[in-house]
Amino acid sequence: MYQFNREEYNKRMEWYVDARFGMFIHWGLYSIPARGEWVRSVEEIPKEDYMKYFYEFDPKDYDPKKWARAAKEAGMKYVVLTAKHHDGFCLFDSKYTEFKSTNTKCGRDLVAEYVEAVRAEGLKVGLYFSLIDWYHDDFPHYGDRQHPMRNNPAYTNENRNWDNYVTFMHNQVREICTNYGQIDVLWFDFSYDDMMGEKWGATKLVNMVRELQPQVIIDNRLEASGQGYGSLATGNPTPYHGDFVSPEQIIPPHGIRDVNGDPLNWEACITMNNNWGYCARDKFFKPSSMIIKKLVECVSKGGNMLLNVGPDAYGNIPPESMQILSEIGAWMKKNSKSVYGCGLAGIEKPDYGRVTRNGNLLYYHMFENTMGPVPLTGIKPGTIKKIRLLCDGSEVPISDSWVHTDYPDIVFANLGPDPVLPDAVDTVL
Ligand code: JFZ
Repeated sequence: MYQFNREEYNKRMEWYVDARFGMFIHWGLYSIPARGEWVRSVEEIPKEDYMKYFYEFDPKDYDPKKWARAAKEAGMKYVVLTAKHHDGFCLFDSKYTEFKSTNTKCGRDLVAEYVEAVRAEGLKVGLYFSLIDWYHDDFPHYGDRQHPMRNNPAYTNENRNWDNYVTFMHNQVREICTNYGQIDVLWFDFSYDDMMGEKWGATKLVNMVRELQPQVIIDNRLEASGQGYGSLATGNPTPYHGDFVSPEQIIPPHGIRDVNGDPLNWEACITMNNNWGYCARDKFFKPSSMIIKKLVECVSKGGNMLLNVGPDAYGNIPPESMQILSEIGAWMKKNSKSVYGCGLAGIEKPDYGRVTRNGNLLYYHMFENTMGPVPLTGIKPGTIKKIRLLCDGSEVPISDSWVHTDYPDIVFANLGPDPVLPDAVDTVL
């Protein structure tokens, strides 16, 4: 029986808190229509019509080694793949459904290959598993609140047996936790209305998962949606409490704390464009410079960032996403020390950027191009030993000359009269 234990919890969270940066991968049949992973619900596509993608599915370029390499090159430390999304299609060889990749033209257990590839790169392995299943006849097919299938006769499946569904869902989770070696992150998605907690048989489910995978880190969506902290924040965790809060498409304004004011672990999942699943016409990609700053913001607030890619029907990560990943990687190569193992700075945010902290080390991220004396707000004169530029280790004088009468309480890093632009995105001291 699983019971919350603070020490065990902190221990299993160690690698994850150090990692700070991971890759989310949304991929499945919906990559063929290429209008996002909710396409079946949003467009109210009947099951029979959706099946055409199942008969067509044959991702000729699927090579998870390429995905894993791209993640690693970007400086990411873990990867989370949609083993099954809401449409119910399994990228793994499940005994409990015929709706799976091994029954398509491609005939492969895609999760097995993925797990091996990610591990081979030394990255932690995560799997996303949808609690919602639009394919299963015992699941009420009413979608979400924005796009309810509730009133659409095409989706009214009668005579449902909820217990059947829960047993089926638990069986699939058991397969995931049994057939693929060590799983480092399990990302359940998601709870809504009364579909929450024990409705999923959550205590039983988590007891099973934690027995099969004692070290696994579980998100909070067995008892929360994309909003809401879950019971870890209340100081009275349920047996199915989340190990981290999973804010979606938002970076929490002040980080996240529990009732006692202690920082909680969280992970902001963020898309590069406006869709999780591949969307052929969505070219609204965020610039890599913005994503880097957002990653730093997450770390400075004590959180992780899970950055999404949506590979296409052939299994290729879109070129725009590859470009963004490589640009982030270039910055990370020089500056990742200010990300890994870092967290809440605990000091005032300077107006030009953010501060991350690793023990006694403070990293001042200058998002603005800087020149002359830069105020290191939040620390007192005489309390620091030295200042170095992170990208090249070069010495930056502590500017005593600016500790003059006007600013007696402020330490300045004297970048000198010439503008210092080693990294125009985010220069780190
Ligand atoms: C969920 C999924 O529906 C979506 O397809 C994607 O996988 C994302 C990462 O997770 O999206 C949600 C879940 C909950 C809410 C909003 C989006 N919510 O409750 O506001």
